[in-house]
Amino acid sequence: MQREIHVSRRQMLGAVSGTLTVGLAGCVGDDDNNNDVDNLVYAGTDDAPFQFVPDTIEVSVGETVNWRWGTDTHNIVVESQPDGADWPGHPEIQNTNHEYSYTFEVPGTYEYVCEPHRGVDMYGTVIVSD
Ligand SMILES: [Cu+2]
Repeated sequence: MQREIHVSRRQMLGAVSGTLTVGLAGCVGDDDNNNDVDNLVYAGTDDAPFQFVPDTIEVSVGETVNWRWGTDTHNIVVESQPDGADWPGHPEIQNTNHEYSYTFEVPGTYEYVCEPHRGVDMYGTVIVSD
């Protein structure tokens, strides 16, 4: 309900001022401008409020993945990870604008899910290569 109010307010702003709408879209990553942060994954966007965007990201060993909550009520629960890895994920549920980063040191495939939105397939994958 809160999200619906938020969206409709932004739609109203868009009707009033296209310039302002572009600025807001940039802030929450509706476009490809990621505010110069590398390896950025959104936990929900305005267009896809219950998805990780992108849902699969590939990085090299030693690189950091940055998650930014674009909508409310998401977490990151690790479903599977390579032997020897101990990624804890981010089980605490957080809301819009929360940020979380993790540096992956063990190569392999990491699969995670947002528990509140498991039922709508809010899954993500990090592929870490040597
Ligand atoms: Cu979620």
